[in-house]
Formats: sequence, structure tokens, C-alpha cells
Amino acid sequence: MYKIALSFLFTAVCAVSLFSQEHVIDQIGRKFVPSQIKVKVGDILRFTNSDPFAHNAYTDDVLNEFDTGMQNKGQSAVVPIKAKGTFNVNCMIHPEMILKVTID
Ligand SMILES: [Cu+2]
Repeated sequence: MYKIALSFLFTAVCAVSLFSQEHVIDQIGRKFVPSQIKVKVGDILRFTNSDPFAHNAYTDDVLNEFDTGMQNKGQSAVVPIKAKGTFNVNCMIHPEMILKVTID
């Protein structure tokens, strides 16, 4: 029974990883790194903060709207990609921070 459960879990993990990919975007030196990214619907963006001060990531895009809230050093936030298109992500604390996301 244990082996069956384990193989089911393994299959489920493989299936998810086939269809959904996680993309890590670091917030470091008051920049999103990388500053441009190409993703697919169903993928996940993980925003990490390597700076010693707070950041935020948000977009006003109608179809993919999100706001990670305040992220302190070392914190990360996960955001799902819901629809095709292109949009910019900004940090409300540092308006010069821009990430361009292209979804196909
Ligand atoms: Cu910032």
C-alpha cells in the first residue's frame, strides 16, 4: 500500500511539473532579476527578496492582477499566471523597478 501511494505521488508530481513551471524572480539591488520573463498560463512566479529592505510586487493588469504586499528580506511570495498577454510588474516602494512578463 505504501509503495502504491508513493508511486501515485511521484506520478502526480511529474504531471504537475510537466504543465506548470515555477520561475524565480529575485528582488536585489532595487531591481527585478531577471527584468524580462516569458511564461505560460498556469506557470507560477516566485518573488524572492535578497535586499536588506522591503520590496513589493504588483500589477494592475486586469487578467493577471496581483499584489504580494510588503516583502521583507528573505521573504518570498508566489503568484499564478492566469491569462495570456503582456504586463509589467512594479514595486510600490521603488517605482523604478520594472519586470516585463510575456505570456503565451
Ligand atoms: Cu522595491
